[in-house]
Amino acid sequence: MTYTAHIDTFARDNLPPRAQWPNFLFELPELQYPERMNCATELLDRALERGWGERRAILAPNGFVWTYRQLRDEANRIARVLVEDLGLVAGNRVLLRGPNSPMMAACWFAVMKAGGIAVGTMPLLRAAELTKIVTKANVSHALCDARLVDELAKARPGCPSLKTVALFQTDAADGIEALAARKSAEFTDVPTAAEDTALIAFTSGTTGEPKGTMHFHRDVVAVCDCFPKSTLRALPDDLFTGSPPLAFTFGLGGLLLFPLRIGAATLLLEKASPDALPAAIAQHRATVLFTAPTSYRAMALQASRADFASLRKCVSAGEALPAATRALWREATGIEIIDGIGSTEMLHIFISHDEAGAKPGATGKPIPGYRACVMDDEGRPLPPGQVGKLAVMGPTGCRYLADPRQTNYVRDGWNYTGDAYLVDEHGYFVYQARTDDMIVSAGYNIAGPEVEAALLAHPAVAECGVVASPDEERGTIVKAFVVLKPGNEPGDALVKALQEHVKSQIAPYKYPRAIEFVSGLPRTETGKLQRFQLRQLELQRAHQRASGAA
Ligand code: 3UK
Repeated sequence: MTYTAHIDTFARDNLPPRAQWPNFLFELPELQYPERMNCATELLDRALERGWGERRAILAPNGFVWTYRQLRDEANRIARVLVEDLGLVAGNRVLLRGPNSPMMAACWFAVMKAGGIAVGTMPLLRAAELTKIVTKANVSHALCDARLVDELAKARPGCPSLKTVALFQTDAADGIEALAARKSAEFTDVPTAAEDTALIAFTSGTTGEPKGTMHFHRDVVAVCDCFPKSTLRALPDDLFTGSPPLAFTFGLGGLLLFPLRIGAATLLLEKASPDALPAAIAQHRATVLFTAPTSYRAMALQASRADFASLRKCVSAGEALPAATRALWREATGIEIIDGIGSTEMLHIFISHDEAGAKPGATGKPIPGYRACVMDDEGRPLPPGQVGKLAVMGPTGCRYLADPRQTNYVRDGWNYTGDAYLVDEHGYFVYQARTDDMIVSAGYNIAGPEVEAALLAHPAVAECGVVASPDEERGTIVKAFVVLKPGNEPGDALVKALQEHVKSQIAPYKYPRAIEFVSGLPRTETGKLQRFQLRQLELQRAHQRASGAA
């Protein structure tokens, strides 16, 4: 039995069997970690040892600032509340719920310090979804922003494991702020093992039961020492900001862990939609931006009214960055976006490029610390130019909480992300589609995102989604759902123009035979297009047509 600080061994007991783990790579000198580490000690207490105590750590609207010392002290007080008032035992799962805010960050670190396991939840989740997560992760405590308590309250009758709910962002006498105010700012962090689980992140987006991905204290530190060091290369004077929720590991890394690892500051925004983000960037003079491709596109289209002059680095992830969006953002700001593919399973980004290495339409190359390969269906590496399944390996990897789908994601030690990719002759990894988003029409394999990228290069198109649509004659046709920019008339003439445009950009057989103009597209809270919703709509319509004809 190896060392653990967890008294509640639920996480350890529900890890996948070792034989189903991916291989882990720790070749880089910066990835040599001790056997015991607590990621909050690493990120906060070490920051004070390094003399950063009086530096700005967390900013929020209306002039709110916490220094590293203030953040560490608040996290310590809340850790005491967890242990002394709420009965937390090391290894317990703690649900966190709220928009991005300083208190949310302090609560996350408090859970780490107390040896708890953080289970973040997206702010828009409903009671039924919360119930599944609480049940699956056997959550015992919840720390919840008072403004988001309704759905949690509705979920509670179906959540017998959830014994304690405490609220923050409230003046109530039993609120976390009030309880914390009575505590000393001294706390001895639980000496967790590097391989004790620190967080369980639930996957977002698609259908089916949510999958909980387990990440260790070491993983949290490892992602800080990979992409940010080799690729992002931000500096202590940078101010990070952006849109992804802290419950999404893209946001947790980009908006909390990465800035704190280097002594920089982060501006946490509750509202960071494309119409709110530009003003916050301008007002606070943010320098490093993390957001999704659609958000870059929407902001670029209103750039003439915005002030992005403070920005120096921009990171995009969550879905493929279309070349047209990269170009729009460069024209608007002069900045070359750093695209990176990451996943909840891998915790953060594993293929990316820096500004100089950007190649429009390509994601980049495996970042130092990671290896990647494009495989055929038998798990053999494919030569350059051929489309296959993306497989990756590095210091982080997939460990699903008690889930038979572990063996879908991890095979032969590799993590299979579910993406179709090719490697070009220069070693760049070029995204094609989610494997489920490949459209097979008249025997051709067509990647929906490639057709979308071509459509987005047309001046009338604001957003679009391309999926397979059942068709009597051809089996399946390529269908585009298109949101127009203001001032464009939907109609047959524009359909024709868009089709001709696509044929001029990519192989003509890939053009969308059907185009439907819509006012909006279904997206996840993380900004991902939900192509399966569009596919289902088309399937339903085909069924209706068939039963109507009968
Ligand atoms: C897709 C991309 C092309 C891809 C994530 C950065 O998105 C994140 O995690 P999820 O679990 O989804 C993972 C899947 O999303 N994807 C993400 N980034 C890109 N496709 N180009 C990209 N740049 O299908 C991947 O398998 O929600 C991203 C950091 C942490 C994350 N959790």
